[in-house]
Amino acid sequence: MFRKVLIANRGEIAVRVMRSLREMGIRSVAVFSDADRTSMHVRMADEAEHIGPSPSAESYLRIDRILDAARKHGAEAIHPGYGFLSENAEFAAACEDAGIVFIGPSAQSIRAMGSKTAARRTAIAAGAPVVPGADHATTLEETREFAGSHGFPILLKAVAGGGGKGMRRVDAEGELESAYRNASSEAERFFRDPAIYVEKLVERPRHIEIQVIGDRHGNMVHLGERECSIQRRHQKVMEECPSPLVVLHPEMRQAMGEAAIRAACAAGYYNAGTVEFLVDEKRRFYFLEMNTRLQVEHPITELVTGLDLVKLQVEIAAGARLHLRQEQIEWRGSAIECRIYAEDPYNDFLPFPGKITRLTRPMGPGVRVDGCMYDGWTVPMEYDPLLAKLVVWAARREEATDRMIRALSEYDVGGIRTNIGFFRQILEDAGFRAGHLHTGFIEEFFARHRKPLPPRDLAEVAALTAVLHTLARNGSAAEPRTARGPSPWLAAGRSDLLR
Ligand code: MV4
Repeated sequence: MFRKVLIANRGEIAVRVMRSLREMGIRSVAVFSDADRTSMHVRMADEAEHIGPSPSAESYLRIDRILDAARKHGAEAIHPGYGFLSENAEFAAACEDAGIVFIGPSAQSIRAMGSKTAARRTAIAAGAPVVPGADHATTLEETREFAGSHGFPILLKAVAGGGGKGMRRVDAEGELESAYRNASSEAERFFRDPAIYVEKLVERPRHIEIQVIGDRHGNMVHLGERECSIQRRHQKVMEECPSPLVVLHPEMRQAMGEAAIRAACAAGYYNAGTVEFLVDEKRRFYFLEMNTRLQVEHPITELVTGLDLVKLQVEIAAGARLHLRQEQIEWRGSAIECRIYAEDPYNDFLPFPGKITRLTRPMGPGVRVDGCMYDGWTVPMEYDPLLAKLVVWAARREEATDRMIRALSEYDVGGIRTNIGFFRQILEDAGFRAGHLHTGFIEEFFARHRKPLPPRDLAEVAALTAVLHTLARNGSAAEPRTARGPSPWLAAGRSDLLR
């Protein structure tokens, strides 16, 4: 086993990786930019190395500086986390060339899944179902021919794809040409590759993904699905395991799991990976793409399967055999994750970095927080504003939902704006509670509910709160359905008294 591992990342995932390393008796090396001098991953590491200025292009994306840091500190392996260099085939290859183990798949597997059309060809060769579409880049004329034979609506996608960039829905012939040009120039801008291909559009799909893990000796298992349909502008907001749809149709887990393993094996995959599927309203599923890294939402799978995915990644990277057989994997209970962001729900969810002046974290039964916040820390504005992942587990979905509402009510982050208050609205939504999810859920949710609005006048709000509080105390106001705990005003007053 390794004695020392460098984490080529920051924030909550760097902290998450260090926790498993510490349990395994492995020393951790943090890397940090100027903006992260006082960040929690640096505090938590056994050793740390400064790798450059704040912009990630000059620090967390610098392969040369990260390898220098690994050599200087004698790290035998590098964990890339997610984002940054985690799906960079060049980085994986450079690690191996430097004699340092990349804790992830081979550079070849990353490449095989990086191009969305190559990924489709791999899935097709493996016998996994894909959405009708092209398996090579298509010209405008070829795209038109596809629409002619398959009909509208179609979806144009970037070959270098991901994250919905360079994606355009087209409903009629008249829109095709300008949509194609726009998609292509957006793809050029984001990926420096203008190539576009076409698929038939799947309406109101669910996004369900399968976690796989395999070793370097050809063993692979799937760890079941995660339901990730609650997302906003291609950014996941809340995820759960198991999927409420798969719970009703348990045969889907085995069918999607087998398809995921076949696709991953066809790419010669090892380490942890995720195969994404779209599921249509008739419950047919289609391979979408494969993420060749540990995902943000991996904790919900850990809570339901009882496994430590980071520990497994490290063991596999060190050459160990996977000792899990598929029949041994069990799924117990229900887990939900909320992604806590420093963003302003009252202002179109714009990032809201700043100094944290007050912090109380949820605790108690079934609660896990993977985070990187501390009281007094300034959230840097240079990076993704993910602060923490609040994850709960309970025996049943309904209990997990109530537990999440309870945990959110305990969360108190002062000094910055966060999306914490926004989750309760979703968790209390009848459609969510019934498990009726699809990728347009949040958009429709905003159409049904009013968007959250900022208090127009805080004094008015305070007066109203005082009135409501008095009414509640006199027992003339109806009790809310779920226990909400003390109001934020009352809580703030109490914590001032305790100072
Ligand atoms: C689709 C689709 C419907 N039909 N493909 C979005 C990003 C990406 N990498 C693929 N995406 C989609 N592909 C076909 N043929 C709908 C989406 C999609 C989506 C997928 C997963 C999670 C959230 C989504 C939100 C909007 C659209």
